[in-house]
Amino acid sequence: MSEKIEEKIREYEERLARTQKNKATQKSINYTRAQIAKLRNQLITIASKKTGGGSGYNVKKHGDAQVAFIGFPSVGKSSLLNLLTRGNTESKVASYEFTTVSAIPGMMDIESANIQLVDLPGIILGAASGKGRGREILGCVRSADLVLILICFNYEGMINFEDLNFIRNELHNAGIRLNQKKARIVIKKRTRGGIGFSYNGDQIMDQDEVKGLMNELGYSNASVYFSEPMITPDQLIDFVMGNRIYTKEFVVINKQDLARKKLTNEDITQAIGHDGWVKISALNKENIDDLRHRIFQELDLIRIYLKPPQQEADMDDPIIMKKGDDIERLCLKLHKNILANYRYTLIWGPSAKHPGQKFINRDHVLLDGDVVSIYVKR
Ligand SMILES: Nc1nc2c(ncn2[C@@H]2O[C@H](COP(=O)(O)OP(=O)(O)OP(=O)(O)O)[C@@H](O)[C@H]2O)c(=O)[nH]1
Ligand SMILES: [Mg+2]
Repeated sequence: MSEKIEEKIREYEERLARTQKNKATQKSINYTRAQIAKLRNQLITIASKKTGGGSGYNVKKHGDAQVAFIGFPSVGKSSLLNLLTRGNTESKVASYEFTTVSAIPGMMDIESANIQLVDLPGIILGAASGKGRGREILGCVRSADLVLILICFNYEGMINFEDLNFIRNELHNAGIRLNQKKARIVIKKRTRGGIGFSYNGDQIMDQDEVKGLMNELGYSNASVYFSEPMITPDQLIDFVMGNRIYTKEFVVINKQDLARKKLTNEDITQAIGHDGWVKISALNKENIDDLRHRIFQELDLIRIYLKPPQQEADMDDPIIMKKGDDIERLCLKLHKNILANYRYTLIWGPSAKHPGQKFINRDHVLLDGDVVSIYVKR
């Protein structure tokens, strides 16, 4: 069953590769893309049935955020986990491939936050369709707050950049979108009237194309509104499919001790496509502290210090929240009864205009380093 679907996907992909892109072929290109997306969804469903729900390795989330390690076998994922965690985790390291056979979680302390790192078995091509425990591995990646992709220098002393693209491709096939935002689209089903299309700003697709694509995706009557400019057909497909995960990627280049060719940072940034990367050697423990801090930064966490009314703030044990979280989120995190009895909040620190600024509204966005006193009715 899966083989047949894969075969079909390959056919469609070859067709896509052969098709010249222009206005006249755009519709057929969109049609092919929609077919591929539907087939891939079938594969994901089949793979998840095989493993009983496809929830991955069932790593219970602990701590303030979760980071999944993904990479080909023997790039040094387990070596790195052992270096970064408190030493209470030992993930087996060996020179042969597929040493790690399940998900191994460990805790990393950084900037007063507890970050759960999850070491995973080496991934292989075809993982998205369930090959080599691919389903379980990708299940873990789906639930993580940050995807840490490990690549390494090979024995010729070169960085295996191709590995990065293979892994990105597998994650993409499994519905995981790295460093992308979900497109701002609003779709309302209707009972008649066909496909209506309205939009904001300049768009790539016209009414006709949107209609064709929506029909292909199973909608005959709906209004579609693009609330941001330049939405691509793939973004529309992703939006309609719905089961996509949007996560940030961070790239770790391990085995720097094997490096031979001198690549500048600009070269590496260009090859990777962004500057979210760091070079390390797990073997020689090079750049490990830098990596720790980068992971904390990439997670977009903030530290909030609580100051009980009329008392000193507790500066040792901050509450860890996400960038963009507001007072309401903090209340919810602290205790479920706070909101019902909420009066106001006083804030000292980056998000306050002056020390001890008073906030009645709970939608005030907190910033890293804020000291906060919440007042409730007694
Ligand atoms: N030269 C060099 N070797 C390293 C480095 N980090 C790890 N290794 C070696 O690479 C091999 C594989 O390391 P692991 O940590 O088991 O790799 P893994 O990615 O967890 O492998 P799987 O679990 O099989 O997917 C071991 O022989 C390590 O000693 C490094 O920085 N430099
Ligand atoms: Mg391993």
